[in-house]
Amino acid sequence: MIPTITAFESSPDRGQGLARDMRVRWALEEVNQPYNIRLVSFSAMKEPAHRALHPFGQIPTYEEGDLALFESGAIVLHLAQNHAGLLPDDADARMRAIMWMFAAVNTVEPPILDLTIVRIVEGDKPWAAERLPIVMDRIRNRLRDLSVRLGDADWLDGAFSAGDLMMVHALMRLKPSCMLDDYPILAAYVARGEARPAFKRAFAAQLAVFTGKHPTGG
Ligand code: GTB
Repeated sequence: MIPTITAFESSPDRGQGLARDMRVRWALEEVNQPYNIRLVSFSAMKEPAHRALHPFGQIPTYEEGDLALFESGAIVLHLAQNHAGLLPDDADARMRAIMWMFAAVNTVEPPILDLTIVRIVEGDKPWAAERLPIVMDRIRNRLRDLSVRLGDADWLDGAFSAGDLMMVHALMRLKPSCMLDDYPILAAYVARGEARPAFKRAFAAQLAVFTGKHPTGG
């Protein structure tokens, strides 16, 4: 059964791979699972048909037979649990990789999202200029601690895992701000993720949507 995922019909990041369908595409490529894409507009995302799949009216979603999922982390975990390549066999190491997935979405990503909110969504508020350095400090705290933990290792816990996939993608969101430049260990970590053939295939596929070279709606 070939799964179908949803992605922005018109990506606001202009194909930089920052929207969360990218991490699902990357996981699918890592496990060599072919997939279909259904592109959805911002208005269609809020329609009942899409909300039946995603109660919050967002992308990505994942459909495979009777299974329908939303939340990129849950989708990546589903793929990692059902295919070889994204989680270690050893039970403890497997759980640690899942722990890093949670760390990515629950500890590292939230202040990174706040940066977009304070700069773009709430950029015109009178308090935005005051809030910006506070948010940046929170991000720097996370980056410093993550950098110390990664040290000279290639990946967070042994071999590349779904934990690294989620973490690298969360960090990618910082690229437009150049904040990673002050953390060469993390910049190199993100670059290692982006150098993976599966990442490159996923990136090209999402870019093709933006450049109009996407073959069909899937
Ligand atoms: N927790 C959910 C998950 O991980 O799947 C979050 C899903 C989510 O935020 N989806 C966003 C969405 O559908 C797209 S990824 N937004 C539309 C809406 O809420 O109406 C977030 C995103 C959007 C844009 C950029 N960008 O332009 O750079 C990057 C990331």
